Amino acid sequence: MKTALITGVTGQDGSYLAELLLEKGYNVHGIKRRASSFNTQRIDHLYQDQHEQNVHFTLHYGDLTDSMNIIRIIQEVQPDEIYNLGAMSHVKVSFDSPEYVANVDGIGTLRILEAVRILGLEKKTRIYQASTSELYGGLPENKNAAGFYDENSPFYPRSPYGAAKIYGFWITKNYREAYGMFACNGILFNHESPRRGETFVTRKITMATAAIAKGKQECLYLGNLNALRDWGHAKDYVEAMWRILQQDKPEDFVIATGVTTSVRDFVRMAFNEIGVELSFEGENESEVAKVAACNNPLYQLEIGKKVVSVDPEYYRPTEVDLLIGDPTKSKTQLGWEPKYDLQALVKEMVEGDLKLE
Ligand code: NDP
Ligand code: GDR
Repeated sequence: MKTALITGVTGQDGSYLAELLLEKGYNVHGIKRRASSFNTQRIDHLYQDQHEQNVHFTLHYGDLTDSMNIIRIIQEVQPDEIYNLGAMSHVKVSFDSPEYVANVDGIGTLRILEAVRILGLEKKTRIYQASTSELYGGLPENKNAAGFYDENSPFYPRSPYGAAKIYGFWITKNYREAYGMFACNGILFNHESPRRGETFVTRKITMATAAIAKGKQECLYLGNLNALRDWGHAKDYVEAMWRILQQDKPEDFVIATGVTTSVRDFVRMAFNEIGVELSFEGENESEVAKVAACNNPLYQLEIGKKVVSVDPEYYRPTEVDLLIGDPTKSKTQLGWEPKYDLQALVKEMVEGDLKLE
């Protein structure tokens, strides 16, 4: 039976990955941060009382800014695999807390790698680093000939988050080359789910769609509607993380769907799920979306009602305009194939938020 340690286990990906590894028969350990109230909603269904027999899921208090804590937990757990998913993961917020993000997302990765080395576990412990499509920065000239970002495309991060994650990427690669460690980067494009944090754009849209349908919210305020993202489902993406660590050789992989969609079209798709067609009017800061047709007897929204407005407050100082990934290597080498398309993802998210409402 293998043992895995997940940092960021309370987050979207951590919760799906913990489920997947438990299903595969792993002993799963997770690091959670102490907070003034419980922050374990995403993993409460996995909780096991430590007094029971055959406990396979264990939580440890910890923080990626605390080297001693990281060393102690790794020493205690002696993991076969570490998935370093812990991060301050919000790009816009990273402009407000750049030093903290550098410490957690950048140096935090070093703390994991160095702890494994200090403890002499280089040959035993495989490490997955949660790298990101934010490394590319969306520069058009850096796409490959076919128009995608792949494992060989140059990086140009456009936020303190991206800059911190680029350190995480390179230090992971460096420890692999310098010390022969099985340390890999998954360069994951955006992935979402009903468990997505409420302030990321997809979840913000699906929550607002549900609340507007039920008459509990008037209008949804968003930033850049023109941004294009390659959105997949988190469940599919945690499967890829696991596959990356089961290879014979440590390597880096892009995980993406190869399809890109604008924020505006995501809004359109979410409202379609409640039978509402939208018409978009205006440009940039004056852009709004109004109800053009309403075909669902359950949710009677007034034709012409303004349901989306642009608020420049949500613009970023520097924006990543377009992301689209090339998953060829992961498909051929990992045998990875996403099960969800965007339509199915939007449907699941809107249905989830309608239930919560
Ligand atoms: P979430 O924001 O949902 O989860 C982040 C996790 O990190 C949470 O468990 C959080 O704990 C934890 N965390 C935050 N700060 C610290 C800290 N100082 N010490 C220890 N843990 C900390 O992110 P996702 O699940 O969406 O993403 C997982 C990882 O993948 C992240 O590293 C993210 O940057 C990266 N990534 C995500 C993509 C996506 O589209 N989702 C795409 C590419 C990369 P708490 O619950 O207490 O806040
Ligand atoms: P992103 O995700 O920055 O790509 O990072 P996010 O959902 O925050 O933004 C996607 C795009 O939508 C635009 N946008 C808005 N974004 C938010 N959050 N709120 C809004 O109101 C809004 N309006 C428009 C943004 O400008 C952006 O262009 C995510 C995170 O999960 C990272 O951790 C991960 O590394 C990358 O995906 C890949």
